[in-house]
Amino acid sequence: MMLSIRRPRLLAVAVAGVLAAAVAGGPLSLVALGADPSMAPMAPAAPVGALPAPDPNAPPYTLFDPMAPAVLEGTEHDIDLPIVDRQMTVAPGYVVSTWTFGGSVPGPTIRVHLGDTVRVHLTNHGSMSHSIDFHASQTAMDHQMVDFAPGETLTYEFTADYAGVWMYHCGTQPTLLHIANGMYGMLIVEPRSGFEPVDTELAFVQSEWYLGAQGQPIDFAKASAGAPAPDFVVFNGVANQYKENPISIPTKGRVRVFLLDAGPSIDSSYHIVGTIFDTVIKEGIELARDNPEGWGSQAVDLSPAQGAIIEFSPQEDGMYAMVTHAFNFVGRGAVGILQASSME
Ligand SMILES: [Cu+2]
Repeated sequence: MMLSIRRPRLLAVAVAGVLAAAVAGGPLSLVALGADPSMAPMAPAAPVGALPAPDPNAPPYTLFDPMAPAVLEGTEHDIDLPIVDRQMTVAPGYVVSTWTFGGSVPGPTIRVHLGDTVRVHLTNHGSMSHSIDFHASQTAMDHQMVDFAPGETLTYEFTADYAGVWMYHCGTQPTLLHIANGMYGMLIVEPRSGFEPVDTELAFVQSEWYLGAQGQPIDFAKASAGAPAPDFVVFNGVANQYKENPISIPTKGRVRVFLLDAGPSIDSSYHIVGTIFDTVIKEGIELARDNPEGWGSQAVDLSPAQGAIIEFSPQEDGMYAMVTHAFNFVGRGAVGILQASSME
């Protein structure tokens, strides 16, 4: 289960080495680095992108179920969604003090029909004020997306007016911090005609971790960088969890993926090696299966807070890697294995 995380540390050593050479008047001068030579010598800064040392005593991570939940029965739903602080292993050896909806990162996936009434009952068991913003709702931000303190409750009610894969997240200031520390999840609204049955339905939320010290909340300064450099980019909260625990899919069967990019800041270019997507509904725009011109799709691009529904059929037995095709992030945890086998 151990994950080798070498690259960011090597990078950090290289950056620190350049700084040390510059300060010592080595072959790389401050001028060459673009610094103002009138400035005082630079103190060796904390290396950019440095990971804390892995903790050998960190508990193993909890595998997040990749199967999409069934749609809720009926047309009115009362859903309890407690806000809970939780120590979470986000990669072997790395623990974050997360703030969660429902005790997991991402929060639970909720699935309803178009037109349903959704009432979400939140209780803040956390240590600070939080709030919630359902992108599937249409409501003024100062009406329901309001902060509520530890011990308080809030009921957020809306009608699911539009179909799609929607984000929910905490909107308490600074929102970047609350999202980056784990406060997001997926809400699926089925279209008017429902979804056709398929063999396997999966749900993935892509997101980033910007690690602080072990066992602490994320590093807000790191997450706030103009060119953010996450330590991990993950599917369903944990780096490489589906690489280490492959997901079975049926050869020549139909697979549907509900996909959300929760960010907070990095795009997804979702691709499954060795497959072609014949159906993609991204933010309400549809590529339809068996379209007369024969169009297909290789990767689905999602900016933060965008969602998609993707379908494909693996054509032969074997291994299919899902990645974000921004390959600098594949080595940081954004990879999983779908294992196709013929089901007789
Ligand atoms: Cu929050």
